[in-house]
Amino acid sequence: MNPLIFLLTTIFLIQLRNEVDASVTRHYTFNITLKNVTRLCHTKTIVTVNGKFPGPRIVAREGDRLLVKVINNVSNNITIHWHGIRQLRTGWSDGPSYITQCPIQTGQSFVYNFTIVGQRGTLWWHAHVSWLRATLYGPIVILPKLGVSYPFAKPYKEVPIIFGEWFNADIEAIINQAMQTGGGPNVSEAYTINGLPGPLYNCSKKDTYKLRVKPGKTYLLRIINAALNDELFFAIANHTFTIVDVDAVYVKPFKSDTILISPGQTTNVLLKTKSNYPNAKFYMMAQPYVTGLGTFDNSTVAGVIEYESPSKNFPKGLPLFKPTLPNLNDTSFATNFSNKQLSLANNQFPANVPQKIDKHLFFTVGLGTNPCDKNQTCQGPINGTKFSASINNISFIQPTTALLQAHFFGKSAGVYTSDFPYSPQNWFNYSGNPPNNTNVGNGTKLLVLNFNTSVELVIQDTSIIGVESHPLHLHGFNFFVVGRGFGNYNPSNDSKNFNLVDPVERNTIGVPTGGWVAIRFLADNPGVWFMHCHLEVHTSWGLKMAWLVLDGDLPNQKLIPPPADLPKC
Ligand SMILES: *[C@@H]1O[C@H](CO)[C@@H](O)[C@H](O)[C@H]1NC(C)=O
Ligand SMILES: *[C@@H]1O[C@H](CO)[C@@H](O)[C@H](O)[C@H]1NC(C)=O
Ligand SMILES: *[C@@H]1O[C@H](CO)[C@@H](O)[C@H](O)[C@H]1NC(C)=O
Ligand SMILES: *[C@@H]1O[C@H](CO)[C@@H](O)[C@H](O)[C@H]1NC(C)=O
Ligand SMILES: *[C@@H]1O[C@H](CO)[C@@H](O)[C@H](O)[C@H]1NC(C)=O
Ligand SMILES: *[C@@H]1O[C@H](CO)[C@@H](O)[C@H](O)[C@H]1NC(C)=O
Ligand SMILES: *[C@@H]1O[C@H](CO)[C@@H](O)[C@H](O)[C@H]1NC(C)=O
Ligand SMILES: *[C@@H]1O[C@H](CO)[C@@H](O)[C@H](O)[C@H]1NC(C)=O
Ligand SMILES: *[C@@H]1O[C@H](CO)[C@@H](O)[C@H](O)[C@H]1NC(C)=O
Ligand SMILES: *[C@@H]1O[C@H](CO)[C@@H](O)[C@H](O)[C@H]1NC(C)=O
Ligand SMILES: *[C@@H]1O[C@H](CO)[C@@H](O)[C@H](O)[C@H]1NC(C)=O
Ligand SMILES: *[C@@H]1O[C@H](CO)[C@@H](O)[C@H](O)[C@H]1NC(C)=O
Ligand SMILES: [Cu+2]
Repeated sequence: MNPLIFLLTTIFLIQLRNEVDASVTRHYTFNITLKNVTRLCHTKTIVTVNGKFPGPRIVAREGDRLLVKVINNVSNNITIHWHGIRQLRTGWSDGPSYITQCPIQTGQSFVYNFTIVGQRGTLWWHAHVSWLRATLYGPIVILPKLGVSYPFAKPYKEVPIIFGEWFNADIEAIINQAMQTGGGPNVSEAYTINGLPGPLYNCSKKDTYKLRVKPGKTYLLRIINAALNDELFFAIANHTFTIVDVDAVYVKPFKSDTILISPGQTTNVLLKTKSNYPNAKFYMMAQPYVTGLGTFDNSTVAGVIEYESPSKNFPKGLPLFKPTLPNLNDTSFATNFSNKQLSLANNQFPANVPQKIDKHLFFTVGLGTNPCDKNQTCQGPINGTKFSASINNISFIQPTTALLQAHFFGKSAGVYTSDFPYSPQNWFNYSGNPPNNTNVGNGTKLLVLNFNTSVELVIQDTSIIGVESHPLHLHGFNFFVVGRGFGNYNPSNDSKNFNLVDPVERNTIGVPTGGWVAIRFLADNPGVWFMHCHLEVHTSWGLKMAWLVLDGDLPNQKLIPPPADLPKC
């Protein structure tokens, strides 16, 4: 063989091997412990991972295996969810309590064991039991495979920006009280950027997130909304974002001064800094997008962008510019911003939108009421009621044993039923005047799908207790957002306009307030998969359900057996 050809072939094969075989196993230990943390001059004891708030960053490449040993050293029950990770055949490691696992109890540990397949960008991890995710959360940075580049110029630096909510009171006390009264929970005192509320709150100036940048560079901001109950607008004064990736899927790059990000979502943006040192500093700010009734935290979190001066003696007293954020209720911004998001859909990163649909499903989502229990004080929206929320009029009742085990071991009797309806039992004008009867039903019902069923699901917001934007999150899958609109979905007209070419692919989508969204996905992942509103209060009120995707015929189409250390109830 010609030596040159031999050399080139060898180099090619080595590169190929790098792409295919370079994946590694990465080990992390999450020791769940208490920590005293002070914000807004309030010190409180919070549940943390390894004493850190926000929690530690997980960094991996596409293709890597993660082994995360979670040791519970607190009195609460704990589970951790790897939000957006597909968990192909490894549903045992998905994490929602009583759906895929019983919680890790005090003194116990569990090793989450999964690989990252076909995803690159930013995801995040958070507790998935009660409201503990208020303090138990952190970024998952997924780099491309070794030897594979981004579909955009390599950024100078990558920076996670994670939004949260700070409550002065104990978080578990807040949700327990709300469930007891049947009313809305107390709202947060502040939003946070990387755990810090920033200078616009009382007694908080020293807790300000500062990003020091160099001029003329491109930064990749990996933005995550870990807030409990609020969608957020985010902008940086005098700077523009280029959005390149959402929920660990590349999108066609587009520019925007402001982004909207729902709880559960991630957005990667490129931030090009000014080419010369500006004689100014710039606020980055976030405040909520609010569509529902009732009280909410309407405050604003700020951080600062500072240009590093060459001498490192950054001049004091520079002017500080603030961005202009949309109004708290700016639904037209929300609509325009959503419409700009499209899959990259090229040869390297195709959009595999299901074209032929096996199952057409229609789910209504929204708030409703239920009569109070005797132990409640009935502070719901109508006298004598408690808040309740439902999908197809079924408010999900959390079982006391995990659904996935019940399924796997053939012990579903008394735990769940397999009769989740394909559409609401009773039609009404979903987005029109509220019906007289606002009560909702309940149950622990699963919707069963055969392996590889292609599904189209239209999610319709209801006006029973006021319309509201609901960020719906599906575990175990990404879906394509093929259509959206306001009012009631009209199957014959609206489906004609679906985008089946390059719709955005993601795991969490805001159902438009008083409107609908249509998604498509292929049920190629056997297991029990949770779907719920990512506004935590709506989840607590029952806006959740679960899918059961059966095994396929081939050995690689089956759920793996449960790990030996899987916690028991
Ligand atoms: C977890 O952290 C606590 C508190 O720092 C410590 O006492 C305990 O030994 C740690 N456990 C492990 C297994 O590292
Ligand atoms: C938090 O502070 C309280 C009161 O000072 C103290 O009793 C407790 O041990 C501290 N907890 C931790 C985890 O440091
Ligand atoms: C935490 O770990 C320490 C050291 O192993 C142990 O002494 C303590 O009892 C544990 N606390 C809890 C609440 O599990
Ligand atoms: C993780 O899962 C893989 C695939 O099921 C298995 O081969 C491996 O032994 C597991 N590792 C641990 C530490 O449990
Ligand atoms: C109220 O009592 C019912 C059963 O009587 C129980 O299921 C429920 O958890 C209780 N609610 C609260 C908030 O304690
Ligand atoms: C920032 O924007 C404001 C108004 O939008 C403008 O007045 C100011 O000159 C800009 N400053 C810099 C340094 O770009
Ligand atoms: C924000 O909430 C406070 C207190 O609830 C209220 O006084 C204020 O008017 C609200 N601001 C806006 C812009 O809605
Ligand atoms: C949005 O809020 C503004 C100011 O608070 C108010 O004037 C306007 O009517 C609201 N718009 C909608 C659609 O609710
Ligand atoms: C609820 O009850 C209170 C006190 O009984 C009464 O003042 C109020 O008007 C009632 N509200 C509604 C909406 O019926
Ligand atoms: C709802 O209540 C209104 C007023 O009480 C009544 O006029 C209407 O007929 C009721 N609608 C239905 C569908 O029962
Ligand atoms: C579920 O529905 C039944 C029948 O309507 C009702 O008695 C029960 O209180 C409901 N349970 C919950 C938790 O809402
Ligand atoms: C923790 O989980 C176990 C198993 O499901 C359950 O029996 C127990 O009541 C839970 N404890 C708390 C404090 O929720
Ligand atoms: Cu919701």
